[in-house]
Amino acid sequence: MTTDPPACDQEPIRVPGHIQPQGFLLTIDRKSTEVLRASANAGSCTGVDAGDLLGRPLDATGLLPAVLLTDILAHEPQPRLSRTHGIAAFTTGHYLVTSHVSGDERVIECEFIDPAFKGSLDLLYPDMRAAIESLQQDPTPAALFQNTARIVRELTGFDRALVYAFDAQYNGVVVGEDRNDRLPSYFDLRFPASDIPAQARELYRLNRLRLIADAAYAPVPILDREGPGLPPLDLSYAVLRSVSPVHVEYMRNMGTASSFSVSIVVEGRLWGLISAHHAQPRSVPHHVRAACDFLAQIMAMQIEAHTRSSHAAERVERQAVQARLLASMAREEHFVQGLVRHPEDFLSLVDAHGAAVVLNDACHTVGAAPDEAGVAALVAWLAEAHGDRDIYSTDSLAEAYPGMAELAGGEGAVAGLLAVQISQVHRSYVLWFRPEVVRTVRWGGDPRQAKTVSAGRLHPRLSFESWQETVRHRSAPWTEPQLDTAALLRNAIIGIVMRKAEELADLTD
Ligand code: BLA
Repeated sequence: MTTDPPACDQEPIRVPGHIQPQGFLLTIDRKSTEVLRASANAGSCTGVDAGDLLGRPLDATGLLPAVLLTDILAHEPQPRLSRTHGIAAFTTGHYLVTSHVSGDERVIECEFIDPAFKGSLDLLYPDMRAAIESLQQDPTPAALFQNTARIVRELTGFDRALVYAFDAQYNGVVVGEDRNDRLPSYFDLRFPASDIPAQARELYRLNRLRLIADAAYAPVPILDREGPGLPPLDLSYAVLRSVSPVHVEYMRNMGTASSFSVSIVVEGRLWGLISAHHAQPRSVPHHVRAACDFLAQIMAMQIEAHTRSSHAAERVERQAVQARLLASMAREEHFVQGLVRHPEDFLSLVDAHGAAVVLNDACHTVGAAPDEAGVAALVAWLAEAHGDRDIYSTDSLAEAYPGMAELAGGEGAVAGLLAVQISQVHRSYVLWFRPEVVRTVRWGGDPRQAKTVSAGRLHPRLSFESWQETVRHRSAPWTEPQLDTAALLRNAIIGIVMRKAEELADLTD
């Protein structure tokens, strides 16, 4: 009997039990300050063996200089935010000491400072100011993405920096790139959602920075003090957290020896990542990581601003059509006439090619729409499958609607559907249709081979060669302002219907 290998999104990346070797880690009990855990390399980094640290109060170990010790013990860091305490010198060099809270423990991380990377955030300040000003001046999102990639590559000295944006299904597209000739271009390539599985995306939404300085690293185990078993150590906020072995293999297959990525979080959602690669192992010092995090946040704000202003412009564009349509509906004897007798406005309201109004079993269509039987079948399916929703939309009816093949009007003619339910009781709907837009997308490697299983283990794909796919049976996507416009029309119709009903009641009184 064979057992299925665990899925990508099941890998417990927050509790790997190991760290990366560019530093060492201790944890102390938040109350007693007893050293509960130490990474196995503590001894080789400091000259004090992990075994001599475990089980002793931190101040009795003599490991850290008094100033750092005092700072650590005097300040309880906030959850999710690590605190920088200062620099400690050990036999192997200087280390930056930071700490954060994880459960009942305080995690103290000592990260090796590469003497080649001297600097500080205040020395970077003039460059940061110039960078932020230039990001704020980028006229289009494309220019913003390109500029961000350029700045991050300049700050980190990596061979390639990418801006990677997720779509609604969490596939990603490279929308900005800056590079030298050592690594190939991935610009405009798409990558499947499984490349960055759900638990990784959730972690990256919470913790915006991660560094894999050398993909060929040997993970260092974390040792527990003797005595009753400790719970697994959550390293979600640790800079030294050891990363998924599948991902390290992915990096090797991609030809990237080091990787640094920063999350772009827009309105609480992981919008994308800035992902930088180097063909050789390479580190990114703490102050440069912090600078990149600032930039990613500025970029997120700029994305929000661009989206808001383009939505506002789209709404303004639609306002005149909407006003005319509302006036027509109010003027005509019946609101349905207000729509179907003004097909141009009715369709352009949401950029559709066809539409139908279904009211008490009567069906009126305009433009490129299925025939009456087709509309009736669609409405029956909508009421059954999505009857609880006022508004339903899809850009691929072929994917969503099982009866698609029988729908007269042809698959291409009605690839997208936007439906507004006016009354549940009477199965009344306004429907808009959009035709198919055939697109070509280029993937970074064949997405059907995104993962393979061998010897009971998951492996990422071997090749990232561009792979072309023709996307069929999809319309242009419905935008948020278009969905809002449809909702407004729904309210207007309900208002008109109610007013007419009241007038009728007054007459019969
Ligand atoms: C993590 N995958 C990641 C990360 C990136 C990517 C950026 C974050 C870590 C880092 O900064 O390197 C993927 N990198 C990309 C993509 C591009 C890029 C798409 O530059 C495009 C240009 N990965 C797989 C498969 C699995 C998988 C099959 O291909 C399933 C087991 C898993 N990827 C995976 C996991 C992580 C990850 C588990 C989390 C790593 C961690 O933080 O521990």
